[in-house]
Amino acid sequence: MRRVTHTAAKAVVAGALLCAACAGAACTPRAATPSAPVSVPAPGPAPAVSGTGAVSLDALQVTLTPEASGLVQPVFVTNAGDGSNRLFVVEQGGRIRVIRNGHTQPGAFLDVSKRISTGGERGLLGLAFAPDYTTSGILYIDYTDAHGDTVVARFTAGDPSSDSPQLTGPEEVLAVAQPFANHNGGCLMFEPGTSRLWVGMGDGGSGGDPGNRAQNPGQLLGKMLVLDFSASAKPKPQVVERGVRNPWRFSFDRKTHDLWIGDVGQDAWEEIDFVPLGQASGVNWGWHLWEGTYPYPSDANPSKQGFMFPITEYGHDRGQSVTGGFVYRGSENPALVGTYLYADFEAGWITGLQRTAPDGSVLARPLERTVIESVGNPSSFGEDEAGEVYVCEWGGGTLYKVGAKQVP
Ligand SMILES: [Ca+2]
Repeated sequence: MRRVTHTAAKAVVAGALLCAACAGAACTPRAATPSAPVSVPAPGPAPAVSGTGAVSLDALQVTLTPEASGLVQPVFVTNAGDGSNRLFVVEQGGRIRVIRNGHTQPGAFLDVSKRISTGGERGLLGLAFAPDYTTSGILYIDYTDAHGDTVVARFTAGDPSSDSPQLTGPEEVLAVAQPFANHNGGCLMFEPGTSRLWVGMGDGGSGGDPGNRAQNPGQLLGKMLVLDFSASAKPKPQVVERGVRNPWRFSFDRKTHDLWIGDVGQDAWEEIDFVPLGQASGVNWGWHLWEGTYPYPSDANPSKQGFMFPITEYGHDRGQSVTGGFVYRGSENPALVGTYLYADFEAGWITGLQRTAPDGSVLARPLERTVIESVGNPSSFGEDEAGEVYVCEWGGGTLYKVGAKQVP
């Protein structure tokens, strides 16, 4: 297995997928600098090791190993939960590629490139396989259609085990008009053990949420929605949370089911939101009255009452567009168990966050440390069936597998 080198993560092409502060076409993101080696030896004292194998962040050395290359603007990676151990990579331009044992399969699993608009923050943005995919062949995708509006659609694979199946679809299950080109959300995740598909919806775009959509409970924009397929094939969308700006990537901890959202910021603050699943319904994450823990606009004086604030945030001196990630629950890297990994798309770093100590107790303040200095433009994380974590590098088209070990 190869280590990442300076040349592995290419400088980004002009035009970014996500831009925190942008107002549509005014966005001029900077190009990523060439990657530094991504293995970061950790300084600090020897760790306390618990029975779980998890260690303090200070004792972690994290690495990235290329799993697949030659992908075109990958924006998501996931698995089908079907025992095949395949990885499915979403390309922004409209294709889904299959990776088996580190080999990208020829052709596409699905290709909607002719149905969508792409470029900037538009494109094929999300994918979720139904919990019963093995027998039903059902999967859902999220994309911006030819008009730039959000569509969540169902496809059904004739042979779910095929890498290039006959697909029936799309059957539209949700359509949301987008007033501006940016802030399209796009992440789809099934709540663990249920038929409830969570959909991350951005605030409709421009800058500053000019239509006050995220706080308006009557609008689907700026919300976390649920489509509950237990009783209907085309359920009415439920608004379960409000006050998000662009929840580009969110996830559920596969062990605890906690919800983690990376909500892309406006002018100054990028945030990571955390809430146990049992307390998730009804949360108001604050946008556009709050940008992270700061009033928006900065000279406003909003009440704090009724809002939930991020578990962590960082300023635009450190990055400009947060990429929410996953809590590592794999088995290959015991030192990493329980660590939440997230990134900044523009700055290119990956940070680890520990909410709990190695003994499982909740810390008064989460521990955080940058564990990878630069990997180009990390657009998304994802898990394989075993809980190993991967990261997509958008500009160079490489999928990396996350590794870690304890520093002696
Ligand atoms: Ca917020």
